[in-house]
Amino acid sequence: QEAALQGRFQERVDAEEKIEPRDWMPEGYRRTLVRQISQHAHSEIVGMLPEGNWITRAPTLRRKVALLAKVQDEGGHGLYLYSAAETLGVSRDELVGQLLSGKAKYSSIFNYPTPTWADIGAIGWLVDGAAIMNQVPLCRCSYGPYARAMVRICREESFHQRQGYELMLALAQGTPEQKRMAQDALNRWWWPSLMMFGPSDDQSAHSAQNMAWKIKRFSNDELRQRFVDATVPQAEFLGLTIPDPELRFNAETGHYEFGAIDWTEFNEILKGNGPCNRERIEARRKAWDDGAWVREAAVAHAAKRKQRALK
Ligand code: FAQ
Repeated sequence: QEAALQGRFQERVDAEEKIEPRDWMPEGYRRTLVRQISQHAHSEIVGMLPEGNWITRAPTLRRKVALLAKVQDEGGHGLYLYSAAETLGVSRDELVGQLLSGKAKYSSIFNYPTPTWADIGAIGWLVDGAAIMNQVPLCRCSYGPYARAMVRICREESFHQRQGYELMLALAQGTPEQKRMAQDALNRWWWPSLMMFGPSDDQSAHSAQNMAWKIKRFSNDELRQRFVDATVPQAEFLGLTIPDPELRFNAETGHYEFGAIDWTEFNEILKGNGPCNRERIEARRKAWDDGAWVREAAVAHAAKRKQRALK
């Protein structure tokens, strides 16, 4: 019976039918989706911190409004994604607990510091750029609630990316000091952005199964290559230099070749030893603790309303 259900499930996936919360699904499919969607949600929420650091110090009112809106969008994406994960039978409390205990991962990229205003431009341009490259194919993911959430999220990410690129352009065309700041931010964010796509294909534990289940549509290395191909000309337009002496265009393949990624750095971050890992979790723990009274009040309010409705 289980084998028949598995077969029917794979047929539906192969036929590009969406899988919905009440449909039968293999336990492994459910597990990997909870893992990926919750990691994605955690990334959005933790991802508010590096940029949030600059909201009070944005150089103009216009920049402050844009940054505030962007960080707010990220909070919205996180909540949206937690809801998508909840459709798989896991509670938000449980997911937040996994983040705060260090059991659940979130994107490596959010463990780097944002010491200058140019970092806000680099995050929008590179981090949101990489996020879009990875997330547009997720709009066609086989799991309905995740795919539908990604449509709206990608539209907003696209605005975030433009906001970042425009900020970089303003700096790159500014004073020599501003241009130096932009170059310095590119130097610090380039390699971590490439790591966002995950381990190389031969090291990626989940890729083969996730591709068969049509959760992933392209491999980590394929998406990384697309990102490099799209981003190098953008850096040239800014008049900035990608910090990779081995970067070169291969006219035969039509792709840029690039140097080796430092996977030791990536693995250390995943183990919790990046520059800001502890600070990020500490900030989330404090926010959770500080918000305890809001959760208690909401529960008490809901109970009162329920009682009133019964009368
Ligand atoms: N960081 O076998 P694979 C954003 C883990 S964008 C940390 O290749 P998979 C927007 C992976 O989870 C960022 N961990 O795994 C924003 C697995 O660990 P596990 C979030 C990583 O799932 C912008 C192990 O390594 N985007 O937030 C990373 O097939 C600006 C083996 O890897 C998403 O989450 C990493 N970079 O492929 C917000 C997109 N890479 O669970 C604020 C959805 C890999 O076995 C500001 N996720 N790992 O312990 C995905 O597309 C996939 O999960 C991948 C990884 C591609 C990230």
